[in-house]
Amino acid sequence: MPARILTFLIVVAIGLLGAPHLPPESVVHRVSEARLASFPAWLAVTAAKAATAAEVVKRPNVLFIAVDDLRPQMGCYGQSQMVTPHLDALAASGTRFDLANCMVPVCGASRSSLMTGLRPTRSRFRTWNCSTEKDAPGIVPLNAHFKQHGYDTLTNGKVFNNPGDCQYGWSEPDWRPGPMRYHVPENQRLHLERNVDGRRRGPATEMSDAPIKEYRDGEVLGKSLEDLRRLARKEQPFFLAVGFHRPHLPFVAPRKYWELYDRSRIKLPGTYREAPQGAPSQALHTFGELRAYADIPARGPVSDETAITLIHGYYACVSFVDSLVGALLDELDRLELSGNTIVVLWGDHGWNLGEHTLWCKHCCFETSLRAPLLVRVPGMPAGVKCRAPVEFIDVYPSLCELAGLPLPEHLQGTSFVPLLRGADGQTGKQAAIGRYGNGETIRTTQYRYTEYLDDRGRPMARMLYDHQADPDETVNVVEHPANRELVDRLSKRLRETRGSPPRHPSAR
Ligand SMILES: [Ca+2]
Repeated sequence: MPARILTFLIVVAIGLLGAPHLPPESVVHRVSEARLASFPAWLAVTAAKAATAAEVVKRPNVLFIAVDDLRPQMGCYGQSQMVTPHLDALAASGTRFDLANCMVPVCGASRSSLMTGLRPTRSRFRTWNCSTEKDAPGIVPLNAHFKQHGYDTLTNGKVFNNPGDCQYGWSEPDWRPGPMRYHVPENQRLHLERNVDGRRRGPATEMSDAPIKEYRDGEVLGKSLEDLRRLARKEQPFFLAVGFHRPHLPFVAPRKYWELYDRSRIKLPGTYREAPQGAPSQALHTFGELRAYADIPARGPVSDETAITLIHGYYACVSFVDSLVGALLDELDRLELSGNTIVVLWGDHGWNLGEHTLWCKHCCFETSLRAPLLVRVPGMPAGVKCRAPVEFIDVYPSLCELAGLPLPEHLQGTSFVPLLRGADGQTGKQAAIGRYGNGETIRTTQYRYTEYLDDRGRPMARMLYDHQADPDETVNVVEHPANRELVDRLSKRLRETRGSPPRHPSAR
């Protein structure tokens, strides 16, 4: 059927069904060819919303905060050296998920999976800049689902990795701050000199006295505060997505956040010198992402001095973002919106700060896959600490449940709303699955088991860590005879979950 006729049918159908806040004209312009090809599924979701205007107005707002490359390096996660009072307060006022797992430890793929509620596969959501729309054609992402159900949906900064991704799901164009930048003249010069190929950068860290508003995340905060004030005056509920860029490299932060930490007290991690005993070579990498920076050697390990500076810079960036989150939440209070706004904060994946000889993400260790997830829901218990495994694909169905929206058919996650009520251990899922490259990994409350597969899907190498006995993953015990049955069981569960047939025809 020609696309023009399909478009006409969609417009007629939407007209008949009613589509508040989503005029047919904008649908025509924004629906991609891929979405046209699978329009019946998309239409089914549109048809599912039947709320009256009054019901829509009563729905809670959502403040959705993504923090790039933030691992659970906060006071509330037991890191007592960290100065993160606002994140700690957010955790204390809601639920802290201790075993939240990203689906893929790399920016774009992790975000595409979370925003669609679809698992990554060997061919979908693989890279830092993957296209959500190309990888999951016809799937209604989280932002579009909320928009279709009467929400004003806005995004500032890095939420989807690519600014153009799923634009039709936002009420206003995807807003981004200016490009990545340094603030110290010498670093600016170095960056300009080196970055002729678009890949090499200035130094990996920077401490400066530039005002906050000159930082990209300062811009993101400023725009988000303006939006909150504007949205507060409307009756329509909002879904405001705010994506902060730090603590992603380079670790560029104002001096005052560096000065929160005494360099002489920063320690290298206990697993800094060696990879886990018995870990396969596939588990390791040479942190190419970090090597793009001017002060990092082209090969081999970084010096201990540089390692301490990197850790210091990461801490400074985390505290910087903590203060920005605090400013957002203060404004929410000041505008008297907190009583009707769900707050979700997540880091898109973990980060190796020298553990296992590694820097950056891109691997199947706990340090790379485990990420922070804090959720505050008005009227729900405060100070909940959830130890059950959750997956980032659970965020989409959970927000639907909390906002009273129908669940799209394609979702592969499970709502964690019972866990927000403190039902830890009774209703949570038993395991989280993740992947990176040809590695597939499963995390139960006690174990992390990973298989590296060849092109035909056969395991080439495996690793097993017992988090009860070895929380830092220092010894691969997969070959231990006593673990044979356990390994078979975990391998079977991994295969079953990754191979589960999707409910939606496009969700392969
Ligand atoms: Ca990231």
